[in-house]
Amino acid sequence: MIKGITTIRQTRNDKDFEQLCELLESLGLERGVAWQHSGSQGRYFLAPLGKLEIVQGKIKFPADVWIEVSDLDSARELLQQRKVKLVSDIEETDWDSRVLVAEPAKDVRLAFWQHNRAEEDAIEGGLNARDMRFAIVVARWNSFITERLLQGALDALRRAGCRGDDIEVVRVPGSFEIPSEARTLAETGSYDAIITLGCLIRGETTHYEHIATEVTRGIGQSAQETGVPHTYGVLTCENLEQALDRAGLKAGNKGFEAAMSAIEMVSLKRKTGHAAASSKQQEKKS
Ligand code: DLZ
Repeated sequence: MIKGITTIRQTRNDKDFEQLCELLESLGLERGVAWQHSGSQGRYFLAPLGKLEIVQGKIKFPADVWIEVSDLDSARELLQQRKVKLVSDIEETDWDSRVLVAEPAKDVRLAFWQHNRAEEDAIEGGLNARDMRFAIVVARWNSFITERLLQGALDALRRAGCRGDDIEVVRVPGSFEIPSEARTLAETGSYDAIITLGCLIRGETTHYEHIATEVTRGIGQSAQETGVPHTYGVLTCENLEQALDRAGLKAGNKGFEAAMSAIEMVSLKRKTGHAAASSKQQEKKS
């Protein structure tokens, strides 16, 4: 019977509203539908996991929205970059976790927390893009869509702390040219990751299947052979409506997602690369 549960927090003014929305998005929450009527506005954010928790007893909770993160230190850094007020800094809890409480808007308190035990000992990339360099290869074909993807990607990188000077945007005629340029850029060794953006529309593209297959294969091959992470923001759509939905209307912005994936992959590569290097050193020593 239950279809969904929504937690509502009301900000005092438009500025707080925008700032809070930007913060939540920069932390990786997916933007859902926005609404506006009768002098008010709202915006949904979709979390990867939702829980409704009922508690009983004397324990006091400093906030009634709890956001579980995969890397509390990176979340703290992001909050500080955005000059968000910390009500309490990172503290150990007695339930094997660490927590901090922030007040990103007046009267809106959010607790950010992370389990001490990494679940299943998984290694994951963080979402802080400071000191990372990216190249974005964007196709001009269907620029009405690809420019929106580009804006989404730039937005994601800047929100995650990437400096403008560390982003190179390179335009190619169409999606077919993306792989070769992506490879050229990857081989320079100047970029931590390559973000690819394009839009193929079945109804308007002769040999659609061939082009789509070739573009996908070429980008994957460039990633594997150069060892530089490439992310895939090439839309393959049935029609223009579908493309518009994926370029910021109903189904998020795939350019934003491709950029977030790129940040995560660079961070992950730095972690797993170090892990591999130190285990090789251990092997040599023994
Ligand atoms: C030729 C072509 C066609 C028909 N359709 C698209 C498309 O939907 N999306 C896209 O990115 N590019 C398209 N192109 C251009 C090719 O990708 C390529 O740029 C040209 O064939 C020149 O090699």
